[in-house]
Amino acid sequence: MEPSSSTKGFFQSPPVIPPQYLEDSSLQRIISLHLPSPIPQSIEEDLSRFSRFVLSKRVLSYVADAERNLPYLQPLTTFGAENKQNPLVTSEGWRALQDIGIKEGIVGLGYEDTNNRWNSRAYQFIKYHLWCGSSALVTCPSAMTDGAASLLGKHLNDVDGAVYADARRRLISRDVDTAWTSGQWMTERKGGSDVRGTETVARKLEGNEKQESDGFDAVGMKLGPWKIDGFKWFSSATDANMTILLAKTGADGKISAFYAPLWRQVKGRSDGEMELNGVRIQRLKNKLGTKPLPTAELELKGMRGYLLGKEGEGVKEISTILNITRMHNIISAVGGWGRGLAISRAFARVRESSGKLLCDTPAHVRRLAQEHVKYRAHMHLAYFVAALLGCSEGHNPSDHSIASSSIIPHDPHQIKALLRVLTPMTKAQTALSSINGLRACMESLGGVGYLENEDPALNIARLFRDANVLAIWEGTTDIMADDLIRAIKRTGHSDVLSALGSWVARAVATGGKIGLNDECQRLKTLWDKLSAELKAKGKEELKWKGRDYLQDLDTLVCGCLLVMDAARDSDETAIEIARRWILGNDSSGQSWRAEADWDKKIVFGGPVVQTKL
Ligand code: UCC
Repeated sequence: MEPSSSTKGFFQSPPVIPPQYLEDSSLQRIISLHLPSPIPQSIEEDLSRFSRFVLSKRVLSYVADAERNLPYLQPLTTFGAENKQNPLVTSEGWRALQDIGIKEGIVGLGYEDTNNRWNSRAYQFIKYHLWCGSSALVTCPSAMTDGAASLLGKHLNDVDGAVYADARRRLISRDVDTAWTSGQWMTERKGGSDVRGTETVARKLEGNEKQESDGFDAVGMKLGPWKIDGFKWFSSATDANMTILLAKTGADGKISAFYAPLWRQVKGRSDGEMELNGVRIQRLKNKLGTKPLPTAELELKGMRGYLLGKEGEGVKEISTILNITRMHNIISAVGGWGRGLAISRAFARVRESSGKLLCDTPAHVRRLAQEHVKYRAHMHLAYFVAALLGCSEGHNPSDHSIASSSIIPHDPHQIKALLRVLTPMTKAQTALSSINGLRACMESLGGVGYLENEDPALNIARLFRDANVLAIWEGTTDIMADDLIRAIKRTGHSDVLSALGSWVARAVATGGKIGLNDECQRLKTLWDKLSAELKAKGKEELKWKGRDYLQDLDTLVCGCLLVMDAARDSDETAIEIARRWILGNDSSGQSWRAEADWDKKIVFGGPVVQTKL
């Protein structure tokens, strides 16, 4: 059948997504805030190239391949024995994307800038942002790899420091022949969010028992002295080279953390034959999204590993990883959402309805503008936390070549306190906002948005499916609410609340400069009420209302960040976005036509120039 006249043009010039580095005004704002000005040429070129590369036919064909050819198990050899050598099969696309992530420094970048010339976490996560929508979730192993590198970095002076140093060197390498990825195995059948139900046990081997099973891992390092047995119920990145896992130790069953390589040399063989290090993959999980990612149930029988830190301090140890993977979760949320909005904008530029392009249809643009305000707010939140992470790791917060030096506290204690309290809140709120936002993006494409297109470029349904995990793994929203209250009440609430209080006061004071007095008064009132409750109420009551506090803190911190960002250059669109976030959409008192003009500026960065995309 011939396309009707209203769809003919659309079929002939379908939407093409422009590289986000050039077109996403929220991302550009983040770049100008968190990277040095002028932006170093090497970073400029890298981001500009990478933003094109992630939309190239080559990369998108890997994504399509990874979605089409899902991982599977071959548990038995030809002759029916247990297949210990290569039981997991992943797609070519998945493996190619893993290699791209490694070469591009998706993990490595966070550790590379030893001269401290820029906040490497900001750079890393801006690049990560571009990568999310094209990565088919190889970002999940990257997250755990980054977390493991950070944790091992804290143990380099331990007795087994040489083993950790070698593993860490591999985790942050950009050379695919050297590089390792890591898993993070916590979840069990009886111990999901609450790891006290862990059934896996570890026992330190001594004497003959140890000698008999001693051996070497895949790169010739000695296997650790602990023997680990149990069952991990939800383990992503089954194809990793190493893992950090929790197990109970001692008569009292305290939770401890372990480092273990995934592969070991087969005993008695001199031909370099490898086998899994006491791991049997029971089955792969069938999930709503993240389908290319091999998530498995794992039986552990005689896995050999090293105890990390002290016995009984496993949760504390692994919380280093959790906080990093939560950071990755945050960027994955805004990254996927940003890609969805880029698709919505591209679609609105070419799709006609009732004789008008969608980008000229005020009601359509208004809805998009509402979504873009939420996206801008959460972009600021996400990258503020990323910048805090970089500063907590040694970046100089008072480097004046970076505009965000005016919004980040310079006192290391305040940085630490803000990072601790904002990480769980931001993880929770960016995940929920991204899921809702991607649902709205799907709707903005009508039926096309609901399709599982073979071509991943326009497949918002895929992004939506994948985003749903972000509110679940690495701790559900309720767990984040719990962690928020734990951070406020445990570390001495006066520390955290006074750090937040002085930061909010500084933000609120900048509003007058750009005529946002009412808006800042609103923020101040919200903080006064919130801080009074957090101080006065007991832990149990705060936990009961935890989700309300996540939401209030989200509104407050995003509002402060939008005001401070707008105040640095009095950009009129940035001011309008701050106003809308704080007071709502219908509060300006302007005519609807004036509001509609603002909608367009917020979405398309000004009047839409109709280009053939
Ligand atoms: O699903 C998983 C892998 C998926 C792949 C991930 C990729 C994501 C990237 C996305 C990119 C695409 S891994 C499993 C996910 N599971 C979780 O996230 C666990 C959720 N549950 C929690 O987070 C809980 O809050 C627990 C397990 C941490 C709570 O355990 P406990 O035993 O109740 O903990 P305690 O007793 O409250 O805390 C023990 C110590 C305390 O320190 P001390 O002893 O000095 O007071 C806490 O302050 O640990 C400290 N602690 C922390 N410190 C606990 N949580 C934290 C934290 N977040 N930061 C710092």
